[in-house]
Amino acid sequence: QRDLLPMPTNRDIADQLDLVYQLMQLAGENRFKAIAFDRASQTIRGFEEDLGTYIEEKRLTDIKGIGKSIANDIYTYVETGYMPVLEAFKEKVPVGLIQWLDISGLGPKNIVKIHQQFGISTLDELKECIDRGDLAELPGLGAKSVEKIKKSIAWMEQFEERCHLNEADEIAHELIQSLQDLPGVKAIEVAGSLRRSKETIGDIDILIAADKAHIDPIFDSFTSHERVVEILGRGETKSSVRSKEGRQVDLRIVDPESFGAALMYFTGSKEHNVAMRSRARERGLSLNEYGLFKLNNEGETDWEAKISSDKESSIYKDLGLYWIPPELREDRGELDWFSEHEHMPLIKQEHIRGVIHAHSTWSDGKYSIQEMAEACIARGYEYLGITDHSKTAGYAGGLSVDRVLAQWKEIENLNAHYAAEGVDFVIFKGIESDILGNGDLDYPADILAGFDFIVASVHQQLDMPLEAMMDRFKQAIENPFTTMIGHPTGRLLLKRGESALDMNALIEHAAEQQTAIEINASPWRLDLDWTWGNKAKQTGLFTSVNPDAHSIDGIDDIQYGVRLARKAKFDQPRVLNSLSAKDFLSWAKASYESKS
Ligand code: DGT
Ligand code: CA
Ligand code: CA
Ligand code: ZN
Repeated sequence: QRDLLPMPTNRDIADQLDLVYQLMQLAGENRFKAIAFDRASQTIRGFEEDLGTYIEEKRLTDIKGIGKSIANDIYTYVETGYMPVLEAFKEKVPVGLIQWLDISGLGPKNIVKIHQQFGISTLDELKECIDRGDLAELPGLGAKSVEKIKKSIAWMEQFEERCHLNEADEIAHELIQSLQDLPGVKAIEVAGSLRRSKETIGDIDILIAADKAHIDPIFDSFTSHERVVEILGRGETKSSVRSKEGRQVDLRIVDPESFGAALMYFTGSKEHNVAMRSRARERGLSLNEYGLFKLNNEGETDWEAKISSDKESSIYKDLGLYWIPPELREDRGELDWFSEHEHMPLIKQEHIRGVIHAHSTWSDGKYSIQEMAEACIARGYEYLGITDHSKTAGYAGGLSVDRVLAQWKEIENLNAHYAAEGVDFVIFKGIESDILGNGDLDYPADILAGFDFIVASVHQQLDMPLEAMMDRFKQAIENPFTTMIGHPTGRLLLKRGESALDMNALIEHAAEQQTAIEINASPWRLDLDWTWGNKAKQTGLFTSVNPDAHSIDGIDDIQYGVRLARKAKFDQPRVLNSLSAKDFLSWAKASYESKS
């Protein structure tokens, strides 16, 4: 079976062993047995070489810290994809309880007791149990320890979540500013998910190229940065800290000669790295964080026969590829594309000419239309599509028909003013119309007809069953007045999940109907999700990178939307707000005409 299963990475194996260790603790397994798994896991996590050859030659026990029995567990795992000892413990203890081990004031014994007593196994259920006052009733706990547990959960939640792209960006930016000019820093880059512009970020990875002699003072400066509240670890080449926001930041310092290889490795994604490594293997080469090497006769890395290592682009080149932009490194066809094409045309911030989807004081925005418009002008944009909420969104100051008419007057006056002053700027009359439960838009046709364009969004009944939700969206997509769908899944990243939708069908239908789907650029949404990029490209779907701005600062969220639009493989012609004001309006009109 081995041939079918990819060789797990060191980290995969370490993770499996760690899981066994945690579950053993909970199951009350013999302490020394459990610790052996912990030791093996840590050994493998910190191990410099790939375990692959050790496994193939069945000599894992050569490594100090890995005993015979665990070695056998690993061989079985590699052969079958399962680790029997792990499966056995999963039967005994729910995996969800592992998270509870991090709660201070709550040991394994009590965790299991609570689980058995109340039949709960998630952190949320535990919180509810505390809030109901049930936990304090459990013999041996008492109000004081419950209070401590509660505090610890709150603390954990603050620190354990992933964070939004803008927060990670800001922290990374500030740290890089403080490190880049230190003596000996030859190159500095962010790596990991942040460099790939993922929609949320776990930890922040930074990579520096410097010679050995400079490592210590650079780490000193890093760990004593005013933003750092805790040093999580410091080794020869890697140091990890906790920022005051609770984010983990990993700084790695590598030899300038292997900077490109390390940057590629630590940028990931893991899936991209796996694909790159097997591409190297196919060519009789070995790719790792130190470089691209030839294989020797035994099929091992020949460390003397280095092919490239200092620049990402040369490594890609030596593997028959053009350089792949980091945001595309997710193993979603990028290797195929860049084996044939030097570039993939992708939208850039400088292509964006107008701001679509912004709120003003007419509904729930913080600034007047004029203030928003002036902020857009100051940023060099050519148009602003104001989209306040529609009448059903009463909670958000949705506009009655009378207020819509009054708002149009104000917009006309402002436009007349810009024209008279010779300012090349125009405000579009838009609306963010609620998609009602039955799929209708929120005003009668004669009012809808008066808008320059319409963003149609779901704000209520987000949890309808899939079929009903699809019917609702299809109806809205087919409506001639709908120029684009707003934040399709309704998700709030790290806070609220997505509506039930068949996104493939939705994208197909929207593309067919010439209705666009926005990429909501708020770091809380980033919705349409980038993972639909291939589908969107195949169908020719149009988008618009919309800040959904409720304030002047909010306008600048467009940058995050652009990053995600690139990740979703949108090129400039498929992004509506990269068009001129005139062409944007023509597109909206053509969309209307094709549907009516
Ligand atoms: P995150 O932090 O959860 O948002 O996601 P990443 O992608 O930043 O993941 P992280 O910080 O654990 O690791 C950074 C990169 O390092 C990751 O994208 C790929 C690479 N990497 C780390 N460990 C391994 C490994 O065991 N195998 C492979 N193939 N790549 C790894
Ligand atoms: Ca990371
Ligand atoms: Ca990391
Ligand atoms: Zn909205």
